[in-house]
Amino acid sequence: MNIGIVCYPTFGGSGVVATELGKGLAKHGHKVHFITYSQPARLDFLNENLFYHEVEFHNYPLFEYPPYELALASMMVSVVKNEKLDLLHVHYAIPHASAAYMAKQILKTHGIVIPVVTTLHGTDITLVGKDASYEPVVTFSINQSDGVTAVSEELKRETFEYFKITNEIEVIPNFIDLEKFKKQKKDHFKTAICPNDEALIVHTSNFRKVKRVDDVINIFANIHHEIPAKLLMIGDGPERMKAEALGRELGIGDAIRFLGKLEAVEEVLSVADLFIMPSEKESFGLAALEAMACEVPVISSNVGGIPELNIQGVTGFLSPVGDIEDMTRKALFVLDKDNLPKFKENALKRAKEFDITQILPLYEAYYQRIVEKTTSKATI
Ligand code: GMT
Repeated sequence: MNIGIVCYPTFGGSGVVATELGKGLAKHGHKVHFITYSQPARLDFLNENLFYHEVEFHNYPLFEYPPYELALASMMVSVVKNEKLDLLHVHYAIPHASAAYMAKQILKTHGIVIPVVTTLHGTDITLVGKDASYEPVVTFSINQSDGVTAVSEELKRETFEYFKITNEIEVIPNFIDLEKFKKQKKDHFKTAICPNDEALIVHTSNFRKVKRVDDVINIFANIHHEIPAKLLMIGDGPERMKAEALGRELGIGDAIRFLGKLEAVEEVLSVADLFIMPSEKESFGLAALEAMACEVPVISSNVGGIPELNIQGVTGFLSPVGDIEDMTRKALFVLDKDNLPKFKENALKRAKEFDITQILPLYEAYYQRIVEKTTSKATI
């Protein structure tokens, strides 16, 4: 198939899923065209089936906000026509689904029918999308998509709850490439960070409010009070400075390192003992899956799609949002040397259920269904 993928090219989960999906499809022999405003962060290898089309949008003194959505729709029209795409797959509804709708209508006037699949990732529904300033457009563009997928059963449920959806939604979960995300031997790194064999705790996110990074610091402070421990914070975002200040305030600044955005997260995860994800909302929790693939158990909040991944008492534990005491207690239980090996083993076993080899065929079969449905409708 000849597939166009539209996504955010940044480090966010939806961009990662879109890029890894595109890479996987290209390896399966599909031609994949990325359409976005800069090279996706993980589009880091050469393959004859991968193409990248940069959306250029020019500013003009009249525009306070340059109209990216229009430039994106124009680029979609051009790529669909010139590259003869079979399908457009847009990740994150805002503004990609509405831009795709516009592109589709324009292409119709050229006699071209292009099926559009929209994948809902999380905050496009649970936070930003349901805001009154976007809701009518999000509802409309989801209903106008030829296919809609959500990354968890819970996200599907919330989409039906918040919006008047007349379309069906297929659940296709996040996935992981276990060839890349696996425990590697990085003993020298572990010794450098934890010279006295301290427990190593890791958090990865984009440090937005929804991730509750302060909770990570508070849970860690409690753990550190009980056992020798270190914390690595990976990623960057608006809440980082506050989290750094909180660490210093609690007198544990020396036990915490902020590593910023990292390309090879799996190298750090390889030496970690525990992953903390205390998010306010989380439609799936890709970062937790990446940790589990590297044999790291997870302490998380019990929200969104996380319970569809992290199994209570098996791969880690789940607690109510903001319950720092409960998360601390459970973290100490997992870190106990008699318990840790079993949790690590279980985390990997669970991650294997989300291997790309299991999930990619679900997307391929779904594309096939949508193309057949759309083209048969067009010929009636
Ligand atoms: O909101 C974010 O944290 C980023 C967001 C994205 O779309 O870039 O992540 C969401 O999509 C990921 C991939 O499907 C999911 O694994 C994350 O759980 C989800 N984040 C939230 O729902 C908060």
